[in-house]
Amino acid sequence: MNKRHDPGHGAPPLAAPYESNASIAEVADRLRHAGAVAVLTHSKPDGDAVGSTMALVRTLRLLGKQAQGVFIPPWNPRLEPIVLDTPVVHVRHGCFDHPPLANADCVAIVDTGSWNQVSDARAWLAPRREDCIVIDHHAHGDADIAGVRHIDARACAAAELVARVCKDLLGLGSFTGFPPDIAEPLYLGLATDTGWFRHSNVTSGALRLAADFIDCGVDHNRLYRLIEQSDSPRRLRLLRRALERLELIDDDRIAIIALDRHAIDECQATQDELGGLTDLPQTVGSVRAVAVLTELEPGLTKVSMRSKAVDPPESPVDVNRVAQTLGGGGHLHAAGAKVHAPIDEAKRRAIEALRRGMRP
Ligand SMILES: [Mn+2]
Repeated sequence: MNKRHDPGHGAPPLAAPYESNASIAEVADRLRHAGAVAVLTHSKPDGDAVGSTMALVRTLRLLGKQAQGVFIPPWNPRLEPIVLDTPVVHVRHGCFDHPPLANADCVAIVDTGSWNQVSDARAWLAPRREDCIVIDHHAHGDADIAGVRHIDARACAAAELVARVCKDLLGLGSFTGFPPDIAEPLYLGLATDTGWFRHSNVTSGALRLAADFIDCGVDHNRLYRLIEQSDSPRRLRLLRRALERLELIDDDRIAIIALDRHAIDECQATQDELGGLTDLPQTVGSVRAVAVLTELEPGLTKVSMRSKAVDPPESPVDVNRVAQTLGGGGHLHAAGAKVHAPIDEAKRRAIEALRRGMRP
């Protein structure tokens, strides 16, 4: 054993770094030699997760394999028209002894490589580690989740990497050769993970790929309507109420929205429809940090926080650290906490914590 990496007597082995150990061609080869493949993705699957899963399942089925998509809840019914009649299993209560899953001799995990994003599947995955393949574009994950890994954090979406695998599997000369039902979910993955080609992760490669998928026959308008223009009237009523409750403080640098149970119930908004309210105030130039408070029950308040990227020498508000002072956590620009306090008290604490976080 290499001395330098010897963790020493009794010490746990060092965690392997989360990086590729297989090329696209090697991943495709592994799938080509599999019989029955389960394609798994992170819980609460989004456009990229569902798009990547559907494209890979349909490609493998074209090759005559028994392939199934596996979705861990909560499921967004808006994505149903992407799935249509492709075989999928919606896992309930972490139950994986459904026959097509029990028979799988290979598991492909797309758009994640983190145990905590597939925690329902942990007991099922752990003994299959050597038959698991990860295809992911996140910088962080757990290398011990799969024996074969293709990880490329430069890719704007997992769909970009899955597209390369599918092209290899189908032996295509170019990305314009995909059947429309494989190009469509891949396009959806690229579009949703780049905010419809607006976010900073968009690359010339992603735009070229998207153009190729349109040439395959993808209907951009149908997908845009489906994902971005299918809200319920309740959602718009909730946005109106949220804007009524919006407060801009500290020279319009901090934005706060507090929605008590009465306001939420009045709009008949579901928990799902409460998502994304943090986007609204971030459109204002002066706003540096946003907190949206929603009353889950009397005495329990959810706080969602966001901060904007800024140009140096300014430094962004680290909402991860701010949320930690409230008993939560997250990332530099997106974090949250559940505060055991009535909403007014939680709001006072969130403002105080954000003000501390704004100080250099
Ligand atoms: Mn993704």
